[in-house]
Parts: sequence; structure tokens; C-alpha cells
Amino acid sequence: MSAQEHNPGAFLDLPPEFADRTRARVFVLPIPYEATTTWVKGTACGPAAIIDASHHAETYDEIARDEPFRGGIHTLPPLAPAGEPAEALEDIRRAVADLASQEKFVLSLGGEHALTIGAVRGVADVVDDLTVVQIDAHADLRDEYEGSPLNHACVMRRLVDNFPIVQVGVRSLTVDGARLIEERGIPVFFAERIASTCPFKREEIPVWMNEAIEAIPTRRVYLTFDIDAFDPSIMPAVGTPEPGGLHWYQVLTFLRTLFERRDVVAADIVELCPIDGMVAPDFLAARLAYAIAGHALRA
Ligand SMILES: [Mn+2]
Repeated sequence: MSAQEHNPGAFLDLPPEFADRTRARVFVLPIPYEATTTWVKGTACGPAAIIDASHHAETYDEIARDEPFRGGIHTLPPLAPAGEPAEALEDIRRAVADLASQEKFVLSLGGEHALTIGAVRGVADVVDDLTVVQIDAHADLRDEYEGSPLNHACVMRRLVDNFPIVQVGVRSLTVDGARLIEERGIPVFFAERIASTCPFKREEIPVWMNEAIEAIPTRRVYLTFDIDAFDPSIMPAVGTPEPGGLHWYQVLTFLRTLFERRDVVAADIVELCPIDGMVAPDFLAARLAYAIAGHALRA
């Protein structure tokens, strides 16, 4: 069954009063876009897997001790752009710009990372002074890959000329990417440094986290979350599982601190590549999506 045929319904399976389009402040936009993934295929099934899994999640937030869904989360029909990548990314741009212009917080669920190019441009059509905060195992700074400048390995290279970027969790890049980071002084918070602050202490914001947020030069942020930023021990369902990744509570603390100190105006979660019969990664992605939506609804 293709992602297009499978209609998983609404995120969290909320009662209609909390999923209503007019009232909702957060819009979940499934984008089962997959055109350029290079190794393991399957990110087109990511959005449906996240929404399916969300139906089994509790809607009470045990850390914040609230029920953020009451602010309203509307799930849009999947946007599955066809055609050449350039055209598909323009479709995504237009859809996201339209929602952003209605002052909705758009949480796009991928799909492959290339969709972020369209989504960021769409948000930037409506709001200015945007920094892209990227949580990812990869720097994604290749100028082109396998003949395409719109490959998912080139996402940040396509954005870095127009937006300040801050990268968190990186542990895989090319020598050209490393040179670009040095030349431009791109703030990159490598996974190795983040890991060295373990064990994680409660009630204490690690130094790297403070520095990462201080490195964001604007108030407004677009957050792109490549799920392979997580350690493969908890997130094996990705195309390129890089060892030495982030862990759950580190990520939750980073997100909480980021939303407290910056105005995060839109986000995406990309690159989930579901594994048949293994629900834990899908469930993690669903919990992550609700964590991000929850912060957006409290803001
Ligand atoms: Mn990645």
C-alpha cells in the first residue's frame, strides 16, 4: 500500500472540537515526498506511520503537566507533490506559505529532507528574519549529490546562502562541508561534543545548549528535525543510521529551551523510514511531533 492510498486520519485522533481547522493553531501537514533518497527507501511512508503511532500516545504531557492539544491541532490531507524536484519543492513552498500567512504553525511530516527547502522558503515568503535550526546527523552541505542540487544531502547548502543556520547533532559530513563551515563560521554543535556532556543532569542546561541557542542571530526560527539525529539505538528507522546520536531527554530539553528563548514559527520532522513490524521508532517520532506541537501551542 502506498503512502498516498493509506489515509491514517488525524494526528492524535483528537475529538473534532480540538481538530477543527478554524480554531486550530497548529497544522500538521503530511508530506510523503520521496524523490532523491540514496540508500534505504521508504520515507514516503513516514507521515502515515507517525500519525498511526500517534493514535496510541497519551495526550497528557507528563513533564509540563498539561494537555497542549486543547489549543487545537488540525491535520491536513497529505501533500504529495509529483513532477520534477524543483517543481515539487515549489508546490510545498506555496502550500506552506499559504498556511503561514494564516498565522498557523505548520508542522510538516516527511518524507525526505529535501522538502525542507520548499517549506523554509514558504515560511520566509511570509515572515522575515528567520534562522534555520537543523537537528541532524548530517551537515547536508553538499552542493550536489548524484547529479541533483535538490538531493536530500544538499538541503542546507540550498538554504545557507539565504538564511543563518545552526546545526545540532552533526556527526557525518564531507571535507567540502567542513571547509564551508569554517569559511562561513557556521555554528555547528557536533554530536561528539554533545555526548561528552553526558550523563545528563536534570535542572541544568548544558553549556552546548546555551551556546547553540545564543548562536541563533534572529528571534524567529524554523526548526528542521531530521530524525536520524537520534542515536540509532533508539531510532533505527532511518536511511543512514549514524552511530553516536542524540538521546530522548537531551532532545526534549533542547526543544523546551529553544521554544522558551526563541519564536519558533514552523517546523518539520523528516526522514523517518518505517521498519515493518517495529513500532518503537514510529512511536518516538509521534511523541516528538506532539512535543513540538505542544511547545508551539503553549507559546
Ligand atoms: Mn540526516
